[in-house]
Amino acid sequence: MDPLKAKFKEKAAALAAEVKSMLKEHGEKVIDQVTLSQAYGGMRDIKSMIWETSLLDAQEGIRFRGYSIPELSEKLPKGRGKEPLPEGLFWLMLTDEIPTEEETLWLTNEWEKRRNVPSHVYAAIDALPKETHAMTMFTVGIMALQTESIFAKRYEEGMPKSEYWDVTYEDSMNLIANLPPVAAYIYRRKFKDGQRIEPNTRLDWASNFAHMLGYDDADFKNLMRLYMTIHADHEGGNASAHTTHLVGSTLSDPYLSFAAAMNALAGPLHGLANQEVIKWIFEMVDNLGTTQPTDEQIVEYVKKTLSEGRVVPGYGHAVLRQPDPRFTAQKVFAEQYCQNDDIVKIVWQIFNTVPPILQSLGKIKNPWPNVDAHSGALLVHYGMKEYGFYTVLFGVSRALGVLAAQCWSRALGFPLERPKSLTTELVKEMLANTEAKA
Ligand code: HAX
Repeated sequence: MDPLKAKFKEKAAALAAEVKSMLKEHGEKVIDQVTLSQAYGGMRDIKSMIWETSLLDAQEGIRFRGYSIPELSEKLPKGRGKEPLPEGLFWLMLTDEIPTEEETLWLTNEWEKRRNVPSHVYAAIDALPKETHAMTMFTVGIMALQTESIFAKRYEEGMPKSEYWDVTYEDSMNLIANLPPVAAYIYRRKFKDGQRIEPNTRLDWASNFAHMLGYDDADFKNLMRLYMTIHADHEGGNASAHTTHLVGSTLSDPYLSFAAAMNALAGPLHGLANQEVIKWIFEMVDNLGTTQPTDEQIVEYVKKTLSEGRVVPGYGHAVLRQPDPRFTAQKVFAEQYCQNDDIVKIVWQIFNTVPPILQSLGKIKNPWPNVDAHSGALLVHYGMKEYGFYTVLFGVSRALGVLAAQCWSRALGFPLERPKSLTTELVKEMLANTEAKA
């Protein structure tokens, strides 16, 4: 058994036993209650799911296994680059331990060994017209990869429940290894010459992805390491994570669950916001006729956007109530690598001018930037202007968190997810009964 799987097996067995006895003793304890507003209002803040790999605090932002982004930046191995390697984060999410440089290198090599995209995956993408959105191509590519699912094959053969975690781990590792070449091909086919760039076996996972996309600049590779790390996980309730969790709970294999998650990520209120942000900024620049607008011009443009009944993309969040630390991490990167870039400067001007305007609407709960407010400007700086591809980058990173979490879900034996729904008719009856009793 490989070292990561062996460590995961040991940790999972211990936690599964602990959870079992905790449920035996405290299973009936109440951890939350649900209001009518929550039932109608997108289930905000209802504590009803277990997600081991990360936890989100409204004020402080995301912590991966207890570590904030600045702490991860300090503690995770960096290999030959300047930013933490996503391999290290995956190891941490799966085992609750910061890996050594050697363990991280082992994982780089392991994903390298597992990379093997069948030709029918590229053929499935080729069957789509080039105008197809990159996220649709990505989902099709993942679905085509599903032919390789060990979970599905073993289930068909009658695998016992005790083996679910093992094949989920195998599928997750293989899927993560194969996402970068598939995603890179989508970029090359849709936006470049259609030729695949062969991987460089000496590079780590994120920088090899950059290389296959056609970007060999050392700083772009650092950006990809950072990008792939900070977008990986955001606890379990966000739409892409929750979709993976829900679909996986039916024992759909990791490929099917992850493809479903990517369809959730493709919505403009979720991951697609990263393309919407830069599209909106490009429209602003075109509209104003300058890449160096004044704050006043930006304020006017924001007001125009709001008056058209549109949202300001990249701002607001269902949980966060402060600037997103993932936004801050990208700002820190930009301050170091590209502070004189016009589009980066616009992103910072928006950061200074937009929150008070949103606040003045009197209805928005969080006027601060989220992760998507900054990422496009960094990509544009390095020449990747094709914003229709940005959500695919997010998706490749998101695989790390949701698949590590899916390994945990199968190891802890989580059952089919099936919450209760109500009709408005029944709600009215319940209210009438409560009033009658009062
Ligand atoms: N611009 C304008 N209005 C906004 C707004 C924004 N950025 N964010 C919220 N509002 C509005 C809402 O549309 C809502 O208006 P109505 O009552 O008229 O419907 C009101 O303010 C209250 O919303 P909220 O409770 O503060 O926010 P929600 O939890 O309902 O929604 C969203 C959170 C992220 C969907 C929301 O802030 C939004 O639409 N933001 C812009 C899109 C975006 O950046 N999405 C990415 C989020 C992060 C992420 O998942 N990345 O992948």
